Formats: sequence, structure tokens, C-alpha cells
Amino acid sequence: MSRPESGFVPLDPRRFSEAEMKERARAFYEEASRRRSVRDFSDKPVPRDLIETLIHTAGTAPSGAHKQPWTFCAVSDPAIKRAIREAAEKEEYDNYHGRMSPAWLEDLRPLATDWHKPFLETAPWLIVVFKRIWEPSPEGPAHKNYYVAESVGIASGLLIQAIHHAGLVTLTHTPSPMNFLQHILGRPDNERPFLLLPVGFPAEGALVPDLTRKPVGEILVWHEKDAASQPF
Ligand code: IYR
Repeated sequence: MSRPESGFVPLDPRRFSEAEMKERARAFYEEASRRRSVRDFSDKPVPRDLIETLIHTAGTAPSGAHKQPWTFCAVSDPAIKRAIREAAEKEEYDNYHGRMSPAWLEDLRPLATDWHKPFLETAPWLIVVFKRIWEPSPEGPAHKNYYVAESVGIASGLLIQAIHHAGLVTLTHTPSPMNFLQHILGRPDNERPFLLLPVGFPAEGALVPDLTRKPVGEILVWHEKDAASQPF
């Protein structure tokens, strides 16, 4: 493959034996499969530098044209958390009292969610993920970013996995609409809120819904030449 002579450096890949690869993949699956969305948080503090490392990891995500179109706000200020809770509960009250369809409410029933969002104050940190639609340019017109939802979605997935890996819990909270976050956090016009992640330790005795995940055979479709598809 031809590449320009400048602007490239050698890749430094890690190499494992096939057995090591399979073991690493299996262990990572085991770890990932333990992750649960948690709504009952402890107020036990989480060190600031730990949060910083988690966000550093999120920032390793690939992004369209490497524009890195994300900003992460880490909120521990109780006054700001309260303002976010009040605004989220106001929107969610309206969602649960008419804005969500009967089918949607029925689908949420096993999760036992409602408009009360105490975790927005209990959790020691709220990480608010913003997508950057465009980049301001001091001279000339603003530059539009590319594949912003894909890029920020991948960064958020990495962040969620990093949180889990560190032994903390989170919830992909989606108050809707959530433009209030832009105002409360004073974010500029090129940013839009994407996800709200309360982060902390689970409350003592926290419960989670008794869910199962789809078996891999249900989510995986093979397309191979000459190979009979192998049911798991
Ligand atoms: N955003 C609402 C409703 C809600 C939607 C989904 I999709 C969930 O998985 C859970 C809740 C709320 O946060 O309550």
C-alpha cells in the first residue's frame, strides 16, 4: 500500500500465540459480561484522577477523520448535580406521563424505571458526554465533523467498559430532551449532549433486573466461503 513519506510512523502491534489470543478474548468476554447498568449508587467518593484516566481511555476511540469530536464534563459539584437532577426529573416526569408510548412504557416495566432520578445526586460523579458537531475556526468558516454519532458512540462504549474494568458502575442515562445539560454546563453552541453517565460504587445490596443477554448464535450471522455454518 502506498503511503505518503511523512506523517506516518510504524505500527507497534502486540503479538500473541493463538492460544493466548483465545484466552485473552475469553477473559475479556467474561469481564464484559459481568457489566450491569446500575441505578442504586453509593455516595462513596471516587478519586478525581481515576475519573481522569477513564476519560483518557474514552479519548482513544477512533473518529471520523480523527476529529475526536467529543467533550466529557466530569461533575462532582453538588449544586450542579442538583440542578441536573431537577431538570432531568422535570423532563422525565413528562416522558412517563404522556410523552412515551404505551408500548414503550410496557417495555420499560421489567426495568422498574420511573421519573425519579436520585442517582443524579447520589453518585459522586456525573460524566456528561457531548458530541461536537463542528469545530470553530478562528479565521474563516467553521469545520463540520464527520460520523459524529458513530465516533462519540464508540468513545462512550470505551468509557463504559473502562468504568466497569476499574470496579465502578454506571448507567447510560438518556433524559430526553437533554438540551438542559448544555445550558447548565455552559457548553458552546458547537456541542450537543449525547449521554449522561452517573459513575460511582454500587449501593450496598444494590439490585439489578434479572436479565439475560441474547446468545451469540442469535446476534451473529456468518458468511463464509465453503464453510458449513457452525452452530454454537
Ligand atoms: N430515558 C428514560 C426512559 C428509559 C428509556 C430506556 I431505552 C431505558 O433503558 C430506561 C429508561 C429514563 O431514563 O427513565
